[in-house]
Amino acid sequence: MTKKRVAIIGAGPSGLAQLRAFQSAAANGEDIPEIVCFEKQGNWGGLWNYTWRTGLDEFGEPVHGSMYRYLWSNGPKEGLEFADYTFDEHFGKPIASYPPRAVLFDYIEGRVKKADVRKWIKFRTSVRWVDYNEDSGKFRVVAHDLVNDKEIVEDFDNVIVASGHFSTPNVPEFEGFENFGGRVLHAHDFRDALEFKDKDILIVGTSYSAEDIGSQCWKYGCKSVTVSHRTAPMGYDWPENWQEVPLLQKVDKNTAYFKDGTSKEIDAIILCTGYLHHFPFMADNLRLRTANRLASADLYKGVAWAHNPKLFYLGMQDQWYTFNMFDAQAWYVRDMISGKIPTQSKIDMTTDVENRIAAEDALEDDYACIRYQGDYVRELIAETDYPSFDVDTANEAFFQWKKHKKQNIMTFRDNGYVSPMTGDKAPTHHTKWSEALDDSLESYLKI
Ligand code: FAD
Ligand code: NA7
Repeated sequence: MTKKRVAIIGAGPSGLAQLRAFQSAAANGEDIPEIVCFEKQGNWGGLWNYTWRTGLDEFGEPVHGSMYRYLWSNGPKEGLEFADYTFDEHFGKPIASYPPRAVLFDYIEGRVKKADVRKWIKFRTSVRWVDYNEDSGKFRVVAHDLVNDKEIVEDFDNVIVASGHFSTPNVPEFEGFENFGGRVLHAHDFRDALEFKDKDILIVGTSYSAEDIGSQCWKYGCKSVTVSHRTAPMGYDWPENWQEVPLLQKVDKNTAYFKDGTSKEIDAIILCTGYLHHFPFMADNLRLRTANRLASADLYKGVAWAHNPKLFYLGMQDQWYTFNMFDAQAWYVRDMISGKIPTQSKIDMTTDVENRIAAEDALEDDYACIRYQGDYVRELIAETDYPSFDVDTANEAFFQWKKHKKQNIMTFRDNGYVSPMTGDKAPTHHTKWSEALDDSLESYLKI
């Protein structure tokens, strides 16, 4: 019998989780399908593979990266730790709870180097189109080998979309933008807080990007931060050169006007207005259309396309849990593909989706959302051989994180939490986050 062929789109944390899931089965002596992972960037790591580029890359492809310099994890590392590859194993010593980007990249890379899965990835290869042939029961994947400018067309039994959903910006327009006397950019194109040193910046949005980009700009010396909210202010105890204002109404030259009638002179506008789930390469009947929420539309168990469960999407939920949730999903998808986990009827799959959506809609606050996503991770790992871990301890790290943010938004990263994998509490970092201007791996790891 010919081997099944499986295509994975993207070699970010989700796609790499999938590669590791298959490799771990092979290491256990199981027969695994032929795997082809298409990655349009020149290296793995997804958003954690930092690039200075914005707009289009050297091949004319939209730049995937939304990552910026000096980014430190915005949640505790104890919430994202791999159960099969702990931070202690990778770094050979305990490290603090909020590593900068380069440290997390190193951690992500360490596991997949050890697993030796790079051979399965076609880098610099962008997937352009995926459709499904009912007669052959196969997917056709059309990709572009960017370096050689060649089209690749191949058939696959399964497709796993792991292309991320924090890359294509949601960009609202406000009156007067066309005459604004400074730079208007989306968080996707923000790269370096030093660009805004000594500037008065206006941020639109109140979620993670708004909070973190504002904090970066504050840390690296901007003059003031004004954050405009559509629904509600973030409400943290901000430094004195930081204010929260109602929604932007219009700008006129360098003056921004807000819904409460107040105004402010500003030098730059950063739209931290979120991202779109954007899959232009998927045929209409295969394309996921969902809001950024915990229970994605149309995905049975959060992963299988309920209208054709030979197609999967990884990591499409809004995320409290990240790397270990992608692992839980990847192991589950692997076992659905091998048949270890049986496929359900369409009605059962759509009922599963409806139930998840209803359960999410009933959640009262962020704490309930964290528990909900923790329960989801627990549910998936119970059905595969992914190493079980103490989800309650990971939840607790998130609860503490929220509490510490409320106590002081500029010092929360100075705290440490208990690992759900080892049970050990992380050490305090050698330098306070607000004073640590060097975000390199070397600086972070020095004693
Ligand atoms: P991505 O990391 O986006 O990777 C997707 C990959 O698919 C990319 O390599 C891309 O090049 C590739 N790709 C896309 N389209 C194609 C195509 N057509 N063909 C071929 N390849 C394609 N999470 C945390 O846990 N902690 C944090 O501190 C944190 N900070 C964040 C900060 C920012 C600014 C952003 C945007 C996100 C942050 N996240 C954080 C969340 C982030 O979503 C996850 O950590 C993780 O990167 C998601 O992994 P992914 O593989 O699903 O997607
Ligand atoms: P999010 O979490 O999706 O948040 C988007 C924010 O943008 C949210 O505050 C929205 O306000 C706001 N928004 C969206 N559209 C508008 C318009 N038209 N006007 C004003 N405000 C708007 O995206 P983030 O980028 O913060 O976070 C995504 C990931 O990146 C996350 O995982 C981080 O780790 C990094 P609302 O509350 O809906 O009124």
